[in-house]
Amino acid sequence: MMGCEMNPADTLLYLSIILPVHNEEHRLPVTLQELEIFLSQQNFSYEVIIVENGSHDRSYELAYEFCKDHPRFKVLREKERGKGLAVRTGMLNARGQYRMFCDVDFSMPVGEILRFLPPNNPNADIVIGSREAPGAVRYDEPAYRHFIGRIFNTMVRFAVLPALQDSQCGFKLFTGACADDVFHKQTLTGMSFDVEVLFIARRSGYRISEIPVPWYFNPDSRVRLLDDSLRMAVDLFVIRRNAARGIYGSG
Ligand SMILES: Nc1nc2c(ncn2[C@@H]2O[C@H](COP(=O)(O)OP(=O)(O)O)[C@@H](O)[C@H]2O)c(=O)[nH]1
Ligand SMILES: [Mg+2]
Repeated sequence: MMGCEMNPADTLLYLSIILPVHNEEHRLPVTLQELEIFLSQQNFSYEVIIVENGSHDRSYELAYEFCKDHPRFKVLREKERGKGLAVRTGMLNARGQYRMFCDVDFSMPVGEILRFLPPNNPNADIVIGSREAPGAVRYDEPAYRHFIGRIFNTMVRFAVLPALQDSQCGFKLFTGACADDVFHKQTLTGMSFDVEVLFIARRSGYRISEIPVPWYFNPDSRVRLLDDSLRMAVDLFVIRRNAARGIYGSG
């Protein structure tokens, strides 16, 4: 943004929302409705990109039907499973000046999206929702889930991202230029893609703001606790190895 006198409606496309979708036939229709109502009340232009992959249910068909009646919404599809793959596809196909990915369950209330956008967080290239920053509240999360999350975060901080308190919250906003740059360099396609993308961003000198969000635990999860946790731990070493091999460029 070039200053507060600029009217977001003047720009070509202000905000892109990317929704990664895997077996979401129950939650998706409600979320699309809510998102449409919220976005249509704003004074800026927007697009919503739904990226479905690997579902065994009617997620894609439901998304397709919704998009037919809502021209600002579109749906893309990838063959392989993986949240990281879906988010990358969405980010690189988006045209917004700001691009944000959001979990379909909207465990953070949809209205919070505005807190990620200017004039908040001046100077940030990336704004990430955090369940650990001062002021954040976690509702209904079982202690064991929080505990597993904190173990992972300790590993993340130790291995790749010092001082970052929550890399895994499903709500993150990037400026368009930053998204084009970092998502091109992303290699991981699973659940730990956030860590890699933030690692690449930091190395490249982008500024990351962590903002506290109210977050409601949803027991209906696509995360396979054991499989995905192990994979995510291994991925931290993959990131370090990639960095050592120069795969993310110098920096
Ligand atoms: N496209 C795509 N999205 C996925 C995949 N796995 C998870 N997601 C999406 O990632 C988001 C977060 O998943 P969720 O089950 O809420 O994770 P949790 O909150 O960590 O338990 C949801 O929008 C899921 O549909 C995947 O393989 N492909
Ligand atoms: Mg969730």
